[in-house]
Amino acid sequence: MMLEDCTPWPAATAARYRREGIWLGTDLGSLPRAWARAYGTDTALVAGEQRMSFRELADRIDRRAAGFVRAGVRPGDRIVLQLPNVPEFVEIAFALFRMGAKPVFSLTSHRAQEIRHLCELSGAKGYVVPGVFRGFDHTALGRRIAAELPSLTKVFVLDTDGDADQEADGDGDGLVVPLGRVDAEPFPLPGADPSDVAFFLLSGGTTALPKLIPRTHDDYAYQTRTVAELLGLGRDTVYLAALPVEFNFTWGCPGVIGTLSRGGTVVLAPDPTADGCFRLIERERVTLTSVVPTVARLWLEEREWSDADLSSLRVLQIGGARLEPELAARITPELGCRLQQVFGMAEGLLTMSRPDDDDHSVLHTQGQPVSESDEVLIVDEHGHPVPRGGTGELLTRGPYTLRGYYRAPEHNARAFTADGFYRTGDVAAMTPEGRLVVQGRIKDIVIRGGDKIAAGEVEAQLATVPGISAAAVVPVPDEFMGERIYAFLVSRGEQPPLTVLKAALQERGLADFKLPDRAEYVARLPLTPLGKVDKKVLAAAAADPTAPRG
Ligand code: J2J
Repeated sequence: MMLEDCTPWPAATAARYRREGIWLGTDLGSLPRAWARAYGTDTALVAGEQRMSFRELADRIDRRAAGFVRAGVRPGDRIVLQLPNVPEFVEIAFALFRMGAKPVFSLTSHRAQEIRHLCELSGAKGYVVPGVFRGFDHTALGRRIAAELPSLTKVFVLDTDGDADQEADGDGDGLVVPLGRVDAEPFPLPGADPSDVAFFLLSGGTTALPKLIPRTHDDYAYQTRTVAELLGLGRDTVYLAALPVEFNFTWGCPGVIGTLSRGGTVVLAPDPTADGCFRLIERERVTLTSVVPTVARLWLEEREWSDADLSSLRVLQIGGARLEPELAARITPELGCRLQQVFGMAEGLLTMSRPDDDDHSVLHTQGQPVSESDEVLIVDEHGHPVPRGGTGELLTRGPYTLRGYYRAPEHNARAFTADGFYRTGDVAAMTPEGRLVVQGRIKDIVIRGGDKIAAGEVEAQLATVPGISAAAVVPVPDEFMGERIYAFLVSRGEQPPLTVLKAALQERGLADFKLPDRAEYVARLPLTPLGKVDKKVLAAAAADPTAPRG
């Protein structure tokens, strides 16, 4: 049974996935104990000077799961999880799987706007924060949101340094709980239903507000197992989590879960900077890592100046945004490892190049779907499949692709076909060999670095700034970031400059990565014959100062 307000797979489809051994009835929360039995004292996690064995990890997860129950968290409760790349992320995510609560993976860059929305939409009972992180006080934010949302009754804090009143929590409401206290003698807990939601990922978005993607135990176990197998991971695998662990790419493609499942070691990098990551690759003899194209470019620039020994690195996975063939071609000569292109989405479908693919395919395609049970269609604007090789919107369904966002019936009616295909909003073609070539997208988002920004979300915020009467946000190509955020604005009278606009959005609590990089005032926004804002005209104008603005 799936949590209420989720869309399960049709019963016959689910039965087939089970019959065919795709869904094995795995409860993600039970995995760490199984790993501990198989890999015992081998190193599971490395973070800074800290090293944790599989057994230690499983023990900590059991104690934390018991601790959450003691703290009043119940099976089915949603808990917004916002932590950087620290071992506690892994411990807490699995402890929540273990006791049946459902973490909602948030980004550390999220601020009041995003966190309030996630807490409200998910009806979260708890919010797990780092404390003060990169100068931002997440605990204070948690207190503010809890004051507005009665459903939020616990803020769990990793690092309580500098906020001494928390331990005593003078106000006696028990709102703020140090994570150090989420630790209790383990007791038997019932396992989770494998067909139920294990956790929620965030959608890259198309609408003004982010959507929640329910991922079940069975579907995510299948995804991570399949990708780990495809890459031939084993006990000698050392995976560097260079990007944030809450990113689907880092968490399960094969990422943290895939590596640990095969007895490999996960090294947590605090950030993806070249310097720090090169040092970790050298010191830990990293064999596999995954980055977005912007980070790959950064690493290539830095490589010229670095004497770090990267010889252990066998495969660099690159995904999350379009990889320019010119950049792709530099990976093997300059970093000395194989390139694997990955096209993926938190909603499900993953495609990737295979270890034995020819060079041309590796450089110029995003490879094949990871599962034979992935169904992929390329359709024209009327929803009809295009002839093989033709370009159109990519639709997909399969054993690890969602059938509906959480609590979003109206959006679901548009985002899925009647027979359950997810409309990705990506535009692609399929080669005769069945490899995907991503060519663009029709969804209204900006992909800046690897970050996805829904144009509608930024537009809605901009429209509330005094003086602004209309706003339209489009991507503008950028050599380093891939794309940047370009805002066209219409004002009544005064025209607040970019710095003022950014400050206003920050003030409202919008995450920094969503702030416009450039703003331009126009007399009016160009419209299509149907009366919608013509984003094609605006995108062309953003890229070319001499192009018509409307
Ligand atoms: C072009 N666009 C791409 C690619 C994703 C692995 C890798 C990436 C993600 C991810 C992920 C692209 N070329 N190679 O979850 O497990 C764009 C598409 C897609 C959207 C999904 C994973 N790889 N994209 O990026 O949910 O537009 O997942 O629909 O963050 O990123 O974004 P997200």
